[in-house]
Amino acid sequence: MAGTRAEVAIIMGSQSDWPTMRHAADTLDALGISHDARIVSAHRTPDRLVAFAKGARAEGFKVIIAGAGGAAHLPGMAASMTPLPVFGVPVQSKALSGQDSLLSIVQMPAGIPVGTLAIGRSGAINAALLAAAVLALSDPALAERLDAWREKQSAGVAERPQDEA
Ligand code: RP5
Repeated sequence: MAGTRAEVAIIMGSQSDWPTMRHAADTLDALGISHDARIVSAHRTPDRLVAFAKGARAEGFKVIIAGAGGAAHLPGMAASMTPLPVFGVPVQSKALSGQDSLLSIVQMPAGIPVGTLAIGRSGAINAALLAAAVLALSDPALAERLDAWREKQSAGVAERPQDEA
């Protein structure tokens, strides 16, 4: 489901973010949601960030998922240049285990929102699920797929724990 004219943009500050952000892509795939993943660094490719964020709505994106680590300006900067909803994923950093990423993303001053998720894999998956919930508001078929995804998740939880082999 990757490619252009996608509904969801997954942007990240570095190639090193992809092992985390691919969980968002995998989750969108499981729900049949088209997406396009790109490396857009607020620090190293600022012109690319401006071009992407200012043009994201015209490109046809409806939701942006932005992952970054350390001094993670990417989600907030992207949100400042687009009216689209932006969900931020704090990537786990080596120095501070992602607490730097989390605080950088979550503490947006009033006026420009970034919906901030958990650090790492859980955040990437939940960002995709939130994007799905937003898109499902105007897509009944997707709403059914999302319901089915959650029912499958519930059915996969055992009633009682078992000893590990
Ligand atoms: C951030 O710096 C990226 O989002 C990444 O999480 C972090 C480290 O990037 P690399 O030095 O691994 O490229 O901009």
